[in-house]
Amino acid sequence: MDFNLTEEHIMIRDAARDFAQTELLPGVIERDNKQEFPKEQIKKMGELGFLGMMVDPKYGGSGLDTISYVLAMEEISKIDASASVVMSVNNSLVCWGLEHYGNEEQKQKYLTKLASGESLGAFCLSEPEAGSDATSQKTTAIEKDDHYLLNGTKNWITNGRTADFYIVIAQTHIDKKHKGINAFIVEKGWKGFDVGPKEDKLGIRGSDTHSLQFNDVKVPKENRIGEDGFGFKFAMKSLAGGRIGIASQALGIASGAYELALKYSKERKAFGTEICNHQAIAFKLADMATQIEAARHLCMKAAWDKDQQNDYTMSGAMAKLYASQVAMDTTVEAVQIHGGNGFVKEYHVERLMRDAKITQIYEGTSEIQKIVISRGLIDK
Ligand code: COS
Repeated sequence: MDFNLTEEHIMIRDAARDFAQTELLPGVIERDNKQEFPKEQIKKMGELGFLGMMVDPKYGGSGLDTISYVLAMEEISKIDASASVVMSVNNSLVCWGLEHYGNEEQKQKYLTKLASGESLGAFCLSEPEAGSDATSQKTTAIEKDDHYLLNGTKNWITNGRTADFYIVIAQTHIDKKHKGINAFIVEKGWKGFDVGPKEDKLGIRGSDTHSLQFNDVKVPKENRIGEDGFGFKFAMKSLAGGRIGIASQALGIASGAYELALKYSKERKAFGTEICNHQAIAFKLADMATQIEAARHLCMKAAWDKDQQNDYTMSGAMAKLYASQVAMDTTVEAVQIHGGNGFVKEYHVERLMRDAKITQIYEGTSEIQKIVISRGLIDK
């Protein structure tokens, strides 16, 4: 067992850290206030290779491993979780699925643009009545001649307006239940495809979350991903890796808040000394650092499993379950350590606390992660 990072890993982590400090930190509070998508910053992230990190360079990606992805996700999330969710969705839910299950034409046409950052992707599974219960898809894609007719509504879609290409999960053979579900690549601007208003959210307010409507959208048959009926498995497999991305996002939110709290506690004085010298604060810092380290190990273990081609469904779910709880607990304590200043936007920790909550909800709630983990344990 070797806990050392390679030189390449350190280089990637430092590049992501520099980018976050120089490009994301300025304006992060304003973007959160205005719910403004970090458009220019995401463009630069694409140019630097952060949007297709694990994709083979022959399809426009950076050809890196999942450990590198976790390291970069942590650094970006420390500063701007609205930018890191865009990165996570594009890498794990869009590029990964296309690279592993798309055919050569789909890869040439879509993946090369998505991995290089020229285009942005969205993953559309959730519906008004199908969030955790993902098999209950009401969106239909019915076969007609050389195409499918897509009808339905998708909810809470990250990159909802900004994406160029959307992976849409829909029911084709209603009688076959989850075995009749398919995944399709849908392009922005196709007739009958409308984007609803932007959601006004508690956290990750810079990210672009919308509902989508499909009214008789003609999807060419060649845009179905994989064999007929593969859509539900495709979604589950994509989410298994997506959860490593969100676990690293949670880790970054937690470590970002902890670093701010540590710094503040060494500067702020009360009762004649820096507040870190009071045991009440020092013990909070000790708990935060310990939990963050444990969350980091779980994220790294899941990433390592994926890189070794081990099954990572359970380790990814464990990483997300634990890291998202640590993100919540740590950010609440970071606000507490900052006292009155913690409640004020310019100190950043209140935003991180609001951003933390979604990591316990999206890409499978904490309760869903417990279903995945317990089934994994029992089925072993
Ligand atoms: N990898 C591959 N296949 C998987 C899988 C995985 N990780 N998880 C489930 N499957 C397969 C099962 O093997 C089963 O296939 P067969 O019928 O061929 O055996 C099929 O998918 C259905 O699985 P299951 O019977 O376990 O479905 P359930 O309805 O019980 O639901 C959970 C399983 C709860 C795990 C699933 O619905 C889930 O993950 N829900 C949360 C979805 C989510 O994350 N939503 C957020 C939206 S994205 S922001």
